[in-house]
Amino acid sequence: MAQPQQPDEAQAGARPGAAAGRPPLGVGMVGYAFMGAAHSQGWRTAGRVFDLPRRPVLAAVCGRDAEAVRGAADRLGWAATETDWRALIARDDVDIVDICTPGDSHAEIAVAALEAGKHVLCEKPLANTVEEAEAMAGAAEAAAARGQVAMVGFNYRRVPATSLARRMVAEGRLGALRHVRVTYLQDWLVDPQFPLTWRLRKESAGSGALGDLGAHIVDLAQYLAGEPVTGVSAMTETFVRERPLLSGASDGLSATADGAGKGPVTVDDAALFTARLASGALASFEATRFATGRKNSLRIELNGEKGSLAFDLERLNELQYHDGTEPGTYAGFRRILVTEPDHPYLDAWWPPGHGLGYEHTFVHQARDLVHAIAGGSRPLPSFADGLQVQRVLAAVEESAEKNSVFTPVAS
Ligand code: SOE
Repeated sequence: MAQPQQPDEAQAGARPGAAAGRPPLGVGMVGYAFMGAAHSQGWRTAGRVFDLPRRPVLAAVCGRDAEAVRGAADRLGWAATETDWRALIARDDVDIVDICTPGDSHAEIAVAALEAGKHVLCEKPLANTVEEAEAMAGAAEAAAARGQVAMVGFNYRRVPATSLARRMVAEGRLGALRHVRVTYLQDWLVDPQFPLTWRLRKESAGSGALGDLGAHIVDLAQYLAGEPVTGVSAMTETFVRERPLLSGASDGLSATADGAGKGPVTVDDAALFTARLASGALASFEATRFATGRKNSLRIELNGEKGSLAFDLERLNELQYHDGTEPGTYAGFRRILVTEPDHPYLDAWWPPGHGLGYEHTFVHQARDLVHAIAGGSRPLPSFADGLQVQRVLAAVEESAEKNSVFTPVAS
């Protein structure tokens, strides 16, 4: 079977900077499901939109099933395939290892890739445990001394509107923060017949809504606020405690012969927690997969002494801003349409008013990583940032196990 051409080679007329003249930066990706597809879109597109100092090349994608990963390579635009991530890491045409697997393999792959001299991008949450995250952060620190970079894929930092919000908070437009409230609501588990996939088992996912959705909102809140969570009071719940086993072992589960039977859900379905930030500001967090009707609803609001900001992922090209210093007569939340060329990332895209979407956050993620590698800087969020989020998640679980007692976040 002919290997798929690289989009840059296959498509004439690519934008400046994508041309073959730029030295290549080979990417090797492990995993090719939802996040693998989203990352592939980022790698394919970044060099064709942004004027990058090096050209991302989709060198190889890795998956255990040889036939399935060949199909993924063809569909997603990868030049070669591997069925063992160790072989992927050993390839001379791979400079960046991009980890898009379930959390139980993040630490092993990331540490091995860093020790093999590669740069690493790892999906969120960084790991399934604090101990694994500590090992990853330590390996990243050691690798940084060798000029290698490591980044964790909290992609919602790379929505232009959230990047603008970060800029506005850092400029002091809100003044001292008093509140951050953030919710991340999905509803894909409401049906009790949804099968027991890897995301519903602690040994593969580490936790449920907490690690999957809660990790995003803890990182985003800390990023926008510019300060860490220092302690939490939490509740978690598992509403549906057993689910049908997948027929067949596609998920690695030992299904019964006829695919019948049920297995235990060993992670949370929802996590709610209040928190204190380093400045004394108060925060509230809600992460659930049981918010019937909410598909991928992430909303965050920051209230400061001088103003407020509010963002809604379902309206991701917009940022709501209330300037509390305006006279009350004319004050109110106003909508900033974040599509101007001086807004983050937008100078490379379309004219004002032509919005972006979810997938563009992965293009921005690829862009920023390539610039960091070419420029010798350390990309954010770092593995240390990912470790800090992991410590917040651990404090949430500890607090929930202790009837919501306030639990400090380890440092
Ligand atoms: C959960 O369904 C999920 O796919 C997360 O894992 C992603 O990180 C989020 O971006 C979309 O929802």
